[in-house]
Amino acid sequence: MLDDISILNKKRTCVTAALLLLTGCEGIQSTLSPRGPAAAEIAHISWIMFIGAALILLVVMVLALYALYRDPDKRIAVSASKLIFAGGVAFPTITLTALLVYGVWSMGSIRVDPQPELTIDVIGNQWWWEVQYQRDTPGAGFTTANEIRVPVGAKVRLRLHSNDVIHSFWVPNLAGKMDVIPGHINTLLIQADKEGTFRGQCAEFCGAQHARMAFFVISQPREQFDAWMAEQRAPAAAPTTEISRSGLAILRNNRCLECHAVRGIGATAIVQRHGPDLTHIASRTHLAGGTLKNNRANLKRIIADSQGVKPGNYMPSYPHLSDDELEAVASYLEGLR
Ligand code: HEC
Ligand SMILES: [Cu+2]
Repeated sequence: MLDDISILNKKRTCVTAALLLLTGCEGIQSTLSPRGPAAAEIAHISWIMFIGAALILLVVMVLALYALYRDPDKRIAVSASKLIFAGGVAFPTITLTALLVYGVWSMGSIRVDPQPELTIDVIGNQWWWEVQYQRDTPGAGFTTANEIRVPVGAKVRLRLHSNDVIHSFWVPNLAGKMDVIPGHINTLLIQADKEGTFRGQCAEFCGAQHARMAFFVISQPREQFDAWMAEQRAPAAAPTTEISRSGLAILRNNRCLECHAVRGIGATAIVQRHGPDLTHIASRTHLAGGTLKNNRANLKRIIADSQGVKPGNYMPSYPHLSDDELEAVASYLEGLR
């Protein structure tokens, strides 16, 4: 038998569970907490469909209960053919047509391409995202990875490319999914109404590490964004300490720079399955497609044990590097702000 306390505890658990479910809708990767016009439109359609479907289910349930429990002598008689015509033909035709018209109309408002303020090229790679700013303006452009910064309120056009297989770009707080297809450029418009960090994720199975192919969209006030752009445009900082200088030498001697570009030291990635641009790696919040926080321990970990962190990815592990060598590499990379 339940005593008062345990009933109270049960109630508490239920309330907590309900709150947890509700907070599940808020968050940095949620369609149900839209932070931009396209996402708001999508959330709107979802709610209309959900509420509409719930109402229809309710009506069907009431009718079913009526048929089951109402005294047969007192039931309202409706001819079968009329019921089938009304409920099976007329009603679905009207509601589905209305939904189609509304869907096509709101798709228009998502797709239109009003002169974007900024165009960013995003390239899907197994299993990380390359992000290129101003790639059509020689000298002004720069490349980063797994992090897309945008000014608050700006209409940003993303040009989506793939370097290998089909991926799908999805940042639910800001927009719908868009396929990322080899040999074809899809565009997607995003606009963040407020400052914030939103998590995105590849949404099309693209191989072993598909689940670790995340990214972040960071929207920030215009001045902060401009300052960030200026920092990113600058070449890599030269190593200033003995240890970071030896770190750079280790990078040079281990073929790291065949895959990783570091602008300003003459390192441009030369292999097709190249890795993220490291010019300003220290300015990024995460490593390896949102898998690890960017800090010294994780830098060392991903270099020594890349295949342990993300099995099957295209960077080899470097188990032969000693802890001192890893420290040196990490301290060089940490200087690349
Ligand atoms: C054969 C190409 C290749 C070589 C050689 C290589 N890497 Fe990588 N590296 C990659 C790829 C690809 C990734 C991205 C892995 C992923 O997230 O799927 C990566 C990721 C990284 C990252 C995380 C970067 C980020 O923004 O997520 C660091 C740091 C790194 N490599 C450092 C090194 C160092 C140091 C060396 C040499 C000791 C090295 N790499 C050698 C291909 C390479
Ligand atoms: Cu993918």
